[in-house]
Amino acid sequence: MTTSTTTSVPGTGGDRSRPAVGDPRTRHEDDGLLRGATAFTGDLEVPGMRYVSLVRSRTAHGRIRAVDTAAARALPGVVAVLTATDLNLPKLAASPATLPMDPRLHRPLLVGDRVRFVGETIAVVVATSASTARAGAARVEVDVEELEAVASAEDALAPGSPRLFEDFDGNVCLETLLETGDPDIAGPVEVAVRVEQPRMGVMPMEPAAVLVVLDADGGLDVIASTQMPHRSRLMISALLGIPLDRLRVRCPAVGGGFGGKTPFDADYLLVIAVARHLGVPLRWTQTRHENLLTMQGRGYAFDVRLVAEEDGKVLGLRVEALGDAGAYPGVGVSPIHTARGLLTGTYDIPNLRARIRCVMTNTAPTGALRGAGRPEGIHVIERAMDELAARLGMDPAEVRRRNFVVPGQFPYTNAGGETYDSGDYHRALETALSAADYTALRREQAAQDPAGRSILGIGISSYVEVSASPKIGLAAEGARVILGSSGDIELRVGTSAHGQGHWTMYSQIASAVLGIAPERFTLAPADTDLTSFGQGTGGSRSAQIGGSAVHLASVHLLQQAHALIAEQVTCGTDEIRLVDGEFIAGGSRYDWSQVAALAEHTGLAGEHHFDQGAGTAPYGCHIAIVEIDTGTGKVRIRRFLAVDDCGTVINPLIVNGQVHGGIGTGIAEALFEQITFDPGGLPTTASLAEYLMPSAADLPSIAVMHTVTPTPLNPLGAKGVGESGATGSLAAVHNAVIDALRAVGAGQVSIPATPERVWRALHAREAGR
Ligand code: MCN
Repeated sequence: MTTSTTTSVPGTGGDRSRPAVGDPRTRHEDDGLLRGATAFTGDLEVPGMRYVSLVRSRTAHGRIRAVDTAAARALPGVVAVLTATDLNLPKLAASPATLPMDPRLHRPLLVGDRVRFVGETIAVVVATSASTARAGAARVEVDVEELEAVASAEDALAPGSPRLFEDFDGNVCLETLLETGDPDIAGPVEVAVRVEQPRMGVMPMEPAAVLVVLDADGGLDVIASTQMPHRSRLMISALLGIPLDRLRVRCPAVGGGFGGKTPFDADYLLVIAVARHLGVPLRWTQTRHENLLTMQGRGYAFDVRLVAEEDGKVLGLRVEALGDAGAYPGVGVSPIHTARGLLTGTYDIPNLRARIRCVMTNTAPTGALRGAGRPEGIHVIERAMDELAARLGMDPAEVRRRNFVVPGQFPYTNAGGETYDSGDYHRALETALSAADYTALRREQAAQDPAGRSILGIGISSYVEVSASPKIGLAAEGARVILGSSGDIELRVGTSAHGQGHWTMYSQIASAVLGIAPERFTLAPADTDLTSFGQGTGGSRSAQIGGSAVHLASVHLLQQAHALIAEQVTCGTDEIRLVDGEFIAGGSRYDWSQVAALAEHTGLAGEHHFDQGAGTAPYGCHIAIVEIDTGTGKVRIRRFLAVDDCGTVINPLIVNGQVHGGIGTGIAEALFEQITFDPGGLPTTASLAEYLMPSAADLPSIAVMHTVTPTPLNPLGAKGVGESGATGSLAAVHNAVIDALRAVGAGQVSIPATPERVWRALHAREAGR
C-alpha cells in the first residue's frame, strides 16, 4: 500500500453541482434492511450444519460437584453434549484493548470446577435443530455446592468479603494512580460529589451470533456478528492455535454492536473450538435472555472533589474511582481508564489525581458500551461543575465559561494525558444556549410555583471526547479502491459496519475525488480474505480513519488514471481535467469505463494505508430541558438540544442519526436502564419484562445543530461522531433532573433517575419541611 501523505482537502470530483461530501444522502444500506432482504449470521445455513445451545450457571458462586448430561444425550436429535472434561480448552486472557491482567484471573471458556457468575457456560449441547439443542440444554443437570457470593464492588472491597479466586489475594484486580501538577492543591472552595454509573445492557438488536464452517483442508471460515473481524481472527489464532492462513473471519450484516461485539467473547471462541473438535459446521445465536445475562457495560462509581477559587476558576480535581469488572476482568477495566483521560473535560484544569481500582464480583464480566469511557468521564466533570456552580450561587453556564480550554491553547494536552486537536467550546455552548433560549428558561424556572405539579430543570453538558485513539490501536487503517471494467468501483476497507452506513459514507468520499456517482460504488463485506489488515469499527474511527484511507486511495487511483491517459494521448498529466466524471485531455474524452479498458491487462486500483498517529477530539454542548411531575416523580424531557462538532460532516443525515441514537443511549442511562443483582449475585433484570428500555414514545424530539471545526490531523478534516451523542447527553439529562430538584429544595438522585427515586427525593424534602 502507498504511504504518501497529502493534505489536499476533499475534492468535488470535477464540476458536479452537488459536492458528494456534505450531501445528506439516504443510505444505500437501507433498501435491503427495510425489505428484510439483508442476511444476518442467524439467517445463514450450510449443509450439515448443527445448532448449539449453551448450558449456563444458575448459581452466582459455587463448586461444581457433577454435571449429568445423560438425559440430554438421550434426546433424539442431540448430537453431542460436551463439558470441560471432554475438551482441553485454553483460558481467555484479557483482550488486546485491555490492560494486562494477572494470568490467574484468565477466564475459562467452559467452566469445570468453580462457577463465578450466573450465566457462566458449563456445557455445550449440539443438535440437529436449534429447538432440540435448547431442549437438550434444559435437560442437563448441574449439581453445585453454593459458596457465598459478592455482588457489588463496595462489598468486594470489604475486608473478609468472599474471594473469587482462592490463589489470588483479595478481589482488587487492577489499581492505577495518575497524578499531574499539584494534585493536593488547596483552594477556598471545595465541592464533593459522588457519581455512579450502574451497569447497563449493551442491547444490540441482534444478539451475539456465529457460524463456523470447516474447510476440507482443516481451515475455518468463521462468519460472525462482530465489530472487528481481523482482531477476532488474531484472537482465535492465538487462543486455539490455528494458523492465520487457515482462518477466515467475515461478517454478513451485523445488527448493532454498541461496543459489545468489539473483541470475541468467550462463547464465540467456545463454539469455534467445539466445531473444530466435532468436525461439523455449527451455528450459535444468543437469545435475548443470554444477551441480558452476559453482554453488559459500565458499573463504575466516582468520588469526586473539585477545588476552586471563589470566582469559579477550578484549581484541581481529585477522583477516587471504583470499577466492577465482574467475575473475570476483561474489557470492562479499559473504559474506566479512558474516562480518566477525560476527567477534566472541556476545562483547563492543570492539577489532577485519579486513583482507579477495579474489583471482581460474582456477576457477569463487563465489557465496552457506547462511549466506553467518554460518557463516564464527562458525567463526572459535568456533575461536579454543576455542584460548583450551585455552591457559588453562579449560573452553570457561567462556571463553564470561566474554565474552558480556549482556541489559542490547541493542540491541548489535558491533565489526564489526552490531547485535543482543535475546538471552540465557547461557541458550542453559546450556540446551544441561544437555541434553547436559556435566559427565558431560567426566568420561567424562577417564576414557577415550587409546590406545583410540574417543576422545570435545565441541564447543560459541555463535552469533549477522543475518537480513533491510538492508545487502543484505532488510529490506522487501510483502503483499496478497485476500478471495475464497467467503470464502477469496489471499495475495500478494514472497518466493519454494523449500522453506521459506511457504504454510503465511503462512496461519498471516493465520489468526491473520482467524480463517479456514489451509486456506482460497492463496499466489500468485512472479510479478512478481502482486506489484509483492519482494526474494525469502534471508538468512532471509521469516518476519519477509514474515510481518510478511502480518500487517499481514491487520489492514488486518480493519479494512475491520469498517467494512463497522459500516455495514451501523449500529454502531461496536468493537462487533463476531470469534469463530471469524464477526463478531458486535449480533444479526447475518457469516461471511467474507457480508463478501465486502457488498464484491461493490469487492472487499476488505488491503495493507501493511513496512520493518523493520534486521536481527534469531537466536542459539543447538550442541553436537556426536563419537567418533573411532582405527583409521580416521572421525568419528561420537554426539549433536547445538541450542538455537536465532528469536524467536516461527510453525511449530515447519517451524523444526525448517530447523534439521535447516541442521545437515546444517554437518556436511557440517565432515566431508565439498569442491570441489577440481588445481594447473592442473582440477576434481577435478565428479561425485557424487568429491564426497562425506553421506547420511541419516551424519547423527545431532538434538535441537532453543528459547528464545524475541521481537524488538522486528516485530509478530510473529519472527527468521529458515533459516540458523541452518548457522551454529551447523559450528564445533560442528569444535571437537568438535579437542577429541577435543587430549584425546589430537594436533594439529589443518582441514575437512572426513575420515578420512584425522584419521587422519594421530593418526598424527603416534604418530610423535612
Ligand atoms: N460521519 C460523518 N461525518 C463525520 C463523522 C461520521 O458523516 N465527520 C458518519 C459516517 O457516515 C459514519 C457514521 O457517521 O458512517 C459514524 O462514524 P464514526 O463516528 O466514524 O463511527 P464508526 O463508524 O467508527 O462507528 C463506531 C461508533 C461506535 S464506537 C459505537 S459504540 C456505535 C456507533 O458507532 N455503535 C453503533 N454508532 C452505531 N450505530 C448503529 N446503528 N449501531 C451501532 O452498533
